[in-house]
Amino acid sequence: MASKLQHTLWLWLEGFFPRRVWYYLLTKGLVASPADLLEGKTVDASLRINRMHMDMAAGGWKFADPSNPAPQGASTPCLGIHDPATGETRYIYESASILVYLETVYGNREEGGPSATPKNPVDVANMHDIIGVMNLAMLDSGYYTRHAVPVLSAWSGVANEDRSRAAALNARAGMAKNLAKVQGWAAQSLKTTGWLTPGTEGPGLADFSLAAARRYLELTFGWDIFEGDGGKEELKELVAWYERFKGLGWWDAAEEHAVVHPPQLRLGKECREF
Ligand SMILES: N[C@@H](CCC(=O)N[C@@H](CS)C(=O)NCC(=O)O)C(=O)O
Repeated sequence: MASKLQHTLWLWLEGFFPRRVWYYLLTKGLVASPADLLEGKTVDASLRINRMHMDMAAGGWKFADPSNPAPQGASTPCLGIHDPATGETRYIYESASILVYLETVYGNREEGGPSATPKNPVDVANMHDIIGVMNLAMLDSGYYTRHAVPVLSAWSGVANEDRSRAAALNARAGMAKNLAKVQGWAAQSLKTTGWLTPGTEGPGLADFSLAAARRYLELTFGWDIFEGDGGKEELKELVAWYERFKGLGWWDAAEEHAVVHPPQLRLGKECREF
């Protein structure tokens, strides 16, 4: 659908939360291929991607189109919505809200395949239940890595000597509990469609949200978050779901070849002390 509004997505492709967005764009055909993703090309002129790169030397972001940088202080992903009629630009700052907006505005293109959000109001609310508890699990994962990974103390705000094994293990257990909740709440849709998002035919917003986390944490910390404290058995439905997700047509070209994780971010599982 062509929109009169001009949209800009500021994406650091290599990152954690931006992955949620580009998984969505590739699945819905809004970006035609991983090669186009790297160039920031979409199939709709009203949707632009301004790719971000980490400037290690200067300690900030560089933008593929420097004339249109993300708003000061925004994290990535961020979406700008510019109305040429009024000259006003508004912003959406959270990955979960950006997905909802994109699906509302661009989700009904025929070529885009099935809807990524359900129609039934209870399914819609349950999808948000699931994404909400996923986000709590992601918060837990951040506390775990801050306490478990010495090298992160350079920027995490937790000094090396203040890192705590108890805090790390507590956060990891909290994450496993929240992921078990996701698995339980999605049990019905996992059984009927194979996906986490209730009431959709194919992968939906909850699926993009969790797959991004699973992938990024493995790439960066050599951490399979579905291993759980009790081993793989506990989250085995999520293990099977992730294998299914990796079967999506764009996965290999994008995740194994195009968006290559920077070596300086590949800390490996040895980086985790607990
Ligand atoms: N809750 C945010 C988190 C976004 C986030 O933390 N993004 C990271 C990159 S993956 C980032 O931009 N960090 C730098 C910053 O916060 O300035 C979301 O879901 O979009």
